[in-house]
Amino acid sequence: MKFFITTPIYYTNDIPHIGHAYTTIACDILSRFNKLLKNDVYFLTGTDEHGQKVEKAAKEANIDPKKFVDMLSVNFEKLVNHLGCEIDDFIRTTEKRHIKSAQALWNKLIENNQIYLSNYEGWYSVRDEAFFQENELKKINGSFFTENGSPVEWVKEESYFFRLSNWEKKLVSYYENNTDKIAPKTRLNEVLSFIKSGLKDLSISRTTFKWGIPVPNNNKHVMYVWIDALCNYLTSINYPDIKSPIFRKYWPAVHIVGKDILRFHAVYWPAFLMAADLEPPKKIFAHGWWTNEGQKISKSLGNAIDPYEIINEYGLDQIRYFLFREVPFGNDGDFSKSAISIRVNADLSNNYGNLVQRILTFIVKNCDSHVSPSNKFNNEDLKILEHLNKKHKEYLDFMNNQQIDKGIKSVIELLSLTNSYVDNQAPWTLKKTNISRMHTVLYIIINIIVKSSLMLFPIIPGSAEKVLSFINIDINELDFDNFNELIDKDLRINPPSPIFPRIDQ
Ligand code: ME8
Repeated sequence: MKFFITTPIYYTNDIPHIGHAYTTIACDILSRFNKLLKNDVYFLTGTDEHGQKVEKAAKEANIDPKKFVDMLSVNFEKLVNHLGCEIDDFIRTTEKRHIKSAQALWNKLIENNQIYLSNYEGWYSVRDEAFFQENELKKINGSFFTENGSPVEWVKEESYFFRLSNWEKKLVSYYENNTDKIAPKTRLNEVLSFIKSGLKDLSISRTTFKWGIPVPNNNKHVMYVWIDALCNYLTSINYPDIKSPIFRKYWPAVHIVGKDILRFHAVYWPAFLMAADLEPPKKIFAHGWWTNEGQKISKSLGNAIDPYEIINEYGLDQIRYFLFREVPFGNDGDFSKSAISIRVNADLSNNYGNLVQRILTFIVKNCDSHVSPSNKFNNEDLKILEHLNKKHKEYLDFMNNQQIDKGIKSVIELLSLTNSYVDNQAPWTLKKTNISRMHTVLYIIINIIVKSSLMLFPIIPGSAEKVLSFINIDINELDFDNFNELIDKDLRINPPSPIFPRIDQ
C-alpha cells in the first residue's frame, strides 16, 4: 500500500519553534511506522514563502523578500535533519516547479468555470492570512480582532473569487458518507457544522501587494497565499502531470495539520481539488496546540521554545518521546521542563533503559555474552509471551489510527510487565539453581526487548537502533509480519552503554 504524508508548509516569516517541530516529528513517526508495515511511504514537508505576512516580515528586516525567504527556509530544512526525520521532498513555494503547478491549478479552475472576477470588501488578518466575517471578530477599544487576538484590516479591492458556495452541499454529503476523512472525530463535527452554517465564495487573489504567484493572464493580481500554499502537496508529486507515475502512485495524501489550519485543509482544499477534477485528501488529521508552561506560545510574549535548545538539553529521542507520550495526539498540551524529566525518567530510564541495561549486562557477565533459543516454557513464560502478542496488537490498532500516545503506552505497559517478570523469575538466582531455566528466561526477555524496540523505533529511532545494535540485530531484519515468531538463532550480546541516563530534576 502507498502512504503519502504531509506536514503543513511553514511560513518563512520567523525561525522554527517547537510547534513546527511537533508536526514534523508526528509525520516522521507515522511515516516510519508505515515503512515498518512495508507500505510505500512518501513524506513531504517544506516552506510557505509568499503572502503579505512574509512580505511584511521581510520589509521589517529591510531585506529583499526573495533573499529573506532563502535565508529563513534553510532553518526549516536543517531542522528536519536535526529532528531525525527522514523526508522524501522539501518543497519551497518560490520554486519554479511550484509556480508552474499553482498556475496550472488556477487555469484548471478557470477552465472548469470555478473562478470569476469581482470586488472584495471585508476584514483580513495578515497574521492568519485569512478573511473574517464581522460576527467572527471582537471589538476592543474601537478596533476589531480575531478570536485569537490577531488584528484585522479592512480590505477593499478587485479580486478573483472561487465558487466555494457551490461546494457546500457536496462537502456535507462527502463528509457524512466518509466519516473517516477527518480525525479526531470532534474535528469532523466542527468542520461539518462550519460548512452547514453556510459557505460564501472565497476571495482568492490580491492586488494591494506583489509578493505572490502572479495570476495567469492578469499580472495585476497575485494568488491568495492559501491557494498557492495548499497546491504544494500536488507540486511535489509532479502536478500538473497527473499521468506521471509518481502522481498516480501517491495522490491523495494524508495531511497532518495543527487545529489552527483545519478549515483551510478540510473545507477549501477538498473543494479546490474536486473543482479541479482531483481526488480530495485521503485524510486530514488535526492535532492540538502546545502552550509553554501554561502560556500561549507567541512571538510577542517571546516564549517560543527553540527545538535546538531543548534537544541539546534533554536529547533528541527524549524530546520526541515526551511530545508524543505526554499528550494524546489531537489534544492540546502544555510544555514544561519538569514534565519532561518525570516522563523520561519513569518510562525511558527506569523502565525500558533499566530492563535493557540489567539484562544485557547480566548476559555479558554471566552467559559469555550469548543467548540461545529455547522452547521449554512454563506458565509464567507463556503468560508474558501472551502479553507481548496482546500489546503488539493493541499497538498496531492505535498507531494505525494515529493514536500515537496510546500505541506508546501499550509498549510501556509491556515493558513494566516484563520488568516484573524479571523480578519474579530472578535469573541471578536461577544462575545458582537452574541454569537451563535461566537461559530460557533470558531468551524470552531478549525477545521482548527486541520486539519492544521495534515498536518504539518510529518514536525513538536512534535509541531503538542502539539497543538493537547491542543485540547485534539490524532493524531491517525486523518487521511486524513475523512478529509472533521468536528469534531462532544464537545471539551475541555486546556490553551495553547507557541509553537513557536519568535526568536530574
Ligand atoms: O499555517 N502547537 O504555517 P505556520 C502545535 N503556512 N503546533 C504548532 C504550534 C503550537 N503552538 N505552532 C505551530 C501555516 N504549529 C501555513 C500552512 S499548509 C498548506 C500552509 C504547527 O508556519 C502546526 O502544525 O503558521 C500548525 O498548523 C503549523 O505549525 C502552522 O505553521
